[in-house]
Amino acid sequence: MGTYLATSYTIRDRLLQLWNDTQEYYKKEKVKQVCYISIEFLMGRFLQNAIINLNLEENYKKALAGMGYALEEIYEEELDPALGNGGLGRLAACFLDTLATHNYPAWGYGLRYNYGLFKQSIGTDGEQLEKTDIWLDKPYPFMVENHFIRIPIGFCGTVEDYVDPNTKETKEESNRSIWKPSEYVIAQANDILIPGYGTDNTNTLRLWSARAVEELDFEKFSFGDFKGASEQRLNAENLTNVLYPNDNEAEGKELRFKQQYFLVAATLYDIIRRLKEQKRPLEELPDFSAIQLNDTHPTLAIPELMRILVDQEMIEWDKAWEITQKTFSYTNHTILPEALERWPVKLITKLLPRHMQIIEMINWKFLEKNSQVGQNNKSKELRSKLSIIENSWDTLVRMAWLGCIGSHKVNGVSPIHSNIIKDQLFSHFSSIWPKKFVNVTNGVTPRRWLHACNPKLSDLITSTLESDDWIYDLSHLSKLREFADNEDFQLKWAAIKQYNKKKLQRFVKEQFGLDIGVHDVIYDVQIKRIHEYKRQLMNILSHVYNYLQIKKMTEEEKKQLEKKVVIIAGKAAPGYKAAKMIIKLINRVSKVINNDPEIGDLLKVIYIPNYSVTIAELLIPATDVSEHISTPGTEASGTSNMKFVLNGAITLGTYDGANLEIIENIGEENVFTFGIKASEVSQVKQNNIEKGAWNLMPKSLQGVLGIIEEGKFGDPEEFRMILQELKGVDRYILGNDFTSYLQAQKVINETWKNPEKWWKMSIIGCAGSGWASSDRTIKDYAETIWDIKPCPLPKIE
Ligand code: DL6
Repeated sequence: MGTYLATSYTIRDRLLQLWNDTQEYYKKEKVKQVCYISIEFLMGRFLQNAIINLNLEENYKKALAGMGYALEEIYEEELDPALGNGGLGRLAACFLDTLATHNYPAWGYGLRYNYGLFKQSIGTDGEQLEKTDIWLDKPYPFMVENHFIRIPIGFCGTVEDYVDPNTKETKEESNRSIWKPSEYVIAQANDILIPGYGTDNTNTLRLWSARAVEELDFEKFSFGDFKGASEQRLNAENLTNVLYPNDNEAEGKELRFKQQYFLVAATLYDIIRRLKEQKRPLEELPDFSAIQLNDTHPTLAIPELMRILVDQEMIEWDKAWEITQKTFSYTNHTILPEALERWPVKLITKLLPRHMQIIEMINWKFLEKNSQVGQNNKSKELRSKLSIIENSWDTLVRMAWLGCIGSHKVNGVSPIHSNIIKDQLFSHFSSIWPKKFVNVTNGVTPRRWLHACNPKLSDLITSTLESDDWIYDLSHLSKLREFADNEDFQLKWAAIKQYNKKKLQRFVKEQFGLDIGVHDVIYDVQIKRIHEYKRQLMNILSHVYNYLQIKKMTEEEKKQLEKKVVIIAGKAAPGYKAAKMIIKLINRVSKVINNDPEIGDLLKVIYIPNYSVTIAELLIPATDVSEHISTPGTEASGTSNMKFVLNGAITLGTYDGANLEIIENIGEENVFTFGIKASEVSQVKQNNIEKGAWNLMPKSLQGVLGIIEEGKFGDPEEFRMILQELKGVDRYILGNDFTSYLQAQKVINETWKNPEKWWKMSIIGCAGSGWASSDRTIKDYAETIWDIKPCPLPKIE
């Protein structure tokens, strides 16, 4: 730990200097910036990324070797902060890397949770176990508490009429009121400095943590009430204690709501403070900063900005609304109904009474303008579709509606997803504002997801292209296409995959005591959150089927078979019963298959616990086939599909999310596709409902379910819920896609027998991945939504 800390502090010192220069320069140039507000930032380890971005790896290696240390071993000592659940938070982290690399003036704003995403382990019965991730009990050199930035954030209290100090009159038409919160919590800034690759520009990720206004009640302390003396501190700190462990599911807890407000209130205060520092009026806010709302979690920023502008800055409502809409833009990351946040009006009124009034006013004005109040059913229906406030089991505020109405641009994250939000989810808004809805396809940073995690492949690409420009501009990878058939290049490419597989093989041996082969074995990997729509269940059921087939084979037949190691990793939200059952089933199946002497090394199934960015960095370079098999129309984009293809894995995928972009860019002949298209899903679902999914299910899958029900993998009661779902309505249409999924696996096995073809597909995949860079994504945002420009620090000669 000592060497890791010492190394890290030297890097931090350097970054502090660069960060200072960068911030001063941005101020001096008065450039427009973007502020990216996200409830999650899943950053991954920092040290290697920073050393590489600063172009210091060789120097550090040499210097440390001179003292008897290996830099690679020092990297391994770093913890991996888990301040995110998955795709949404990791995307935000990729964006920060790109923003700094391409010299964009940018700020990330998030929360510094005391406890990150839970640590997952697997119990003896194969079940998920959860433990608190107390990441802050070890020093983390890359986060600096900024003592100068402490902001009081109010909650609850009352709202009073605004009284004009001169006339002593209240004017209702001013829409102005005075909010008097009854509770305050301090937002403390903690800064992580974000270096860019090959540039001195260093940006900021500012994470807020909660502190009490009064750390210790001295009076209570003096009277011996030690517990009472710290009560305020503990209550306040509770606010940013824990990251809610849900991905694609809204968590309707009061504390979560408070976290969201805390994040946006502190952030807006900070942005406006910086604007005022430049002595610029609030009217200039949209020219000073674009603010991107990463999903609906930060949408309270819209009423908060309106409150600041109208109540505090005395700006007239319509002008304030214009400023607000010009400032914000909102990204939608999911269309799953359970993930679309809706907060009860009662809860908002209690915690943020003034904000509730503002939301009602925004809604009223919007409806007045956009829906004629008529008595006929059609106009009532339109009004209720457009309204931010929904009357269902409770009166609820639809946060996605608020995000749409209060932003000048709304984007989805892949073409199919953007079309779904425009034509279905928000169709009533897109007919009012057709130009508001745009697509910005996600991307990943090639620095972490190829150059750093797969150094040998990175070197091969650089030497082949005779330049490392691709690290900065990924479109250069297209030149690899001309080497796709080159035998010598293919051999080098395959040898690197083999090397990465050996690394993974060692890890599996150390962690699980399991021997897996590397020679002539297909590594087939599915890593992501466990969710019914992502269909890990279909994956494991297919291998139960394959297992049963192998058991029936003669020794001769077995010799013809391709060997496969199936790896699955991912966490399930602790309250998500079906997902936890899927994990248990995977582990039970794994135990049976891996211990069956008749199977030997023909098939191994491994579940890797506690999936993290660091584990992804190990798995992705070692993968031959990567699975992205969601029900069409459910995965907004996916980003690990991009990381895999970049590292030479071939996609086994459905026609969903960014898989479609992969298909378009590298050709369907280089992807193993299967299943139906999104447009066919509703018909299949309807058939399932009308005829019963069991009756439509292929015999192959019926047989697999039968074996589970016979108790082959333990008491079938433990899997009752997921089995019933499959046999009943099968919402994610596993039954319908099962046969073509098995067929795609056969095609994979056949292709594997032809190494020239295999490696050609693998190389073409990488060559066609230039579009998958987050550099392209950010350029899109910068030009079409944020209107910001790079502002590189001048080079010191
Ligand atoms: O856009 C990033 C990422 C997409 O790649 C995934 O397809 C999508 O599932 C994920 N969405 C979420 C939703 N969370 N919320 N709310 O994580 O976003």
